[in-house]
Amino acid sequence: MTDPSPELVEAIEAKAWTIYEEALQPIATRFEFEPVPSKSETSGLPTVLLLGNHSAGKSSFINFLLGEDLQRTGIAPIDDGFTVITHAEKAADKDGAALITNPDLAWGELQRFGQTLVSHLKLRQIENPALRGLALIDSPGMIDAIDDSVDRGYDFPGVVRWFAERADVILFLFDPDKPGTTGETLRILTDSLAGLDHKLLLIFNKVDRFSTMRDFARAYGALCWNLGKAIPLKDLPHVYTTYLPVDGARESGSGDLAGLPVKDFDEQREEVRQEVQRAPQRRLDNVVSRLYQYTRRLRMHATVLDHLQGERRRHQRSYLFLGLVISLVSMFALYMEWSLISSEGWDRVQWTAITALIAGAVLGSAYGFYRWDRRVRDENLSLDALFERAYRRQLTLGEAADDLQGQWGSVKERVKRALEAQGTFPRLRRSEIKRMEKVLETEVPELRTEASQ
Ligand SMILES: Nc1nc2c(ncn2[C@@H]2O[C@H](COP(=O)(O)OP(=O)(O)O)[C@@H](O)[C@H]2O)c(=O)[nH]1
Ligand SMILES: [Mg+2]
Repeated sequence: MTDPSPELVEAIEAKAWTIYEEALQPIATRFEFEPVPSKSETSGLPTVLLLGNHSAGKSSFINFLLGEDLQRTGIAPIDDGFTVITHAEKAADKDGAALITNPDLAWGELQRFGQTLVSHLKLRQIENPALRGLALIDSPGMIDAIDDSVDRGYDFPGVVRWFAERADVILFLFDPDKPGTTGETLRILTDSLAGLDHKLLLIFNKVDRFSTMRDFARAYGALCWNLGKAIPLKDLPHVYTTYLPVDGARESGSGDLAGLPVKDFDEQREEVRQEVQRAPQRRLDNVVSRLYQYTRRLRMHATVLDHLQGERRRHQRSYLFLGLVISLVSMFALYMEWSLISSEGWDRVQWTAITALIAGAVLGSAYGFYRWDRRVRDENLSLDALFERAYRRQLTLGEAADDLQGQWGSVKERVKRALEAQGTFPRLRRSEIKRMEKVLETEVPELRTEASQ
């Protein structure tokens, strides 16, 4: 497969850009959804991002890909920043300030994450043929603190999302020590990488550390179990199981992996290497996939908010009706009271009690509505219920349910934030629904066809 021509890439990007600008941005603005990707995002070198726990083997994997010992590796946490590695005729190490002004990378936007992040960025330019037309990004290991109290001084999940959106391939490494996904890893997988699974490669590294099939199976099972919780996909995600031929790792052929299929692990490592080399071709797919994902998430976001607004209006209407009925009844009661009192009939106290009861009912229901309204704003739980109400019909159909749930996982935070920021929303217009459908059903498939030519 040859790399796509720059003209083709440019043409597809321009079309995607027009759709974002003209069709989607207005809807995104009305519903407080995340802004459409900026123009600079898709330019720059094809990029491979490495993520994973501390000492899962990210730096070692980079060294393996490059065929040289470039990145420092070790069990102790060494790197607490992001290192971008690119090709250059003359080797040089540069700091974050140089990286964000580098014209080949178009990463000036990183500045918005603050000075602490910039001081944790590094650019390493090396002369290595494996790197031509490619950028590799080494990242700080994730910290599996139970209490989420890790403070890096910058918005780590946000930065990961920033890099992940621009990356063409993401390698996410796990190792036998932490096949679980807790704390930061879980949050990164569910939030920062939401909607990006088309470019995510999951790698279970260091399988040479297992001495029995049973241990391997148990750890692999635990990993998949945890992944299933973190990434709500319909099918089990594909996991590459492999190891790196680092010093101390058992080399293939030595035959002491106690019955584990070493050759197979070696092959899977090669497959990952090939995926990395395909990054330039993936760029085109990613432009189109990203447009598709963005539109789907936007549609869900707007649909859920629209549904909420509809519910509110219905509630308001029924409260209005109830209020009206109650007022009429009270008016009638007051009239009766007045006429009865004047004719010295009924006990005055009895009528006053009824009036008080009615007033209490009016106040009580107004308060109930207020509480309901607040709860919807405050609680995650009712957001899930809201989603289920908005998508009741689709969810009961079964087929797409898992997919919808997964998508909801990636939209929910956004809905919550939009509600906090704005409270009430306009209704979704028919024309807007039609426009998004057109993107998903006509324009994206057309772009895909064009991209594969
Ligand atoms: N046995 C074994 N050790 C590995 C493997 N991959 C990496 N290591 C070792 O694990 C340690 C941590 O690796 P490193 O690349 O620094 O992890 P990072 O924190 O994710 O960058 C180093 O001592 C590596 O030599 C592997 O597949 N098998
Ligand atoms: Mg490292």
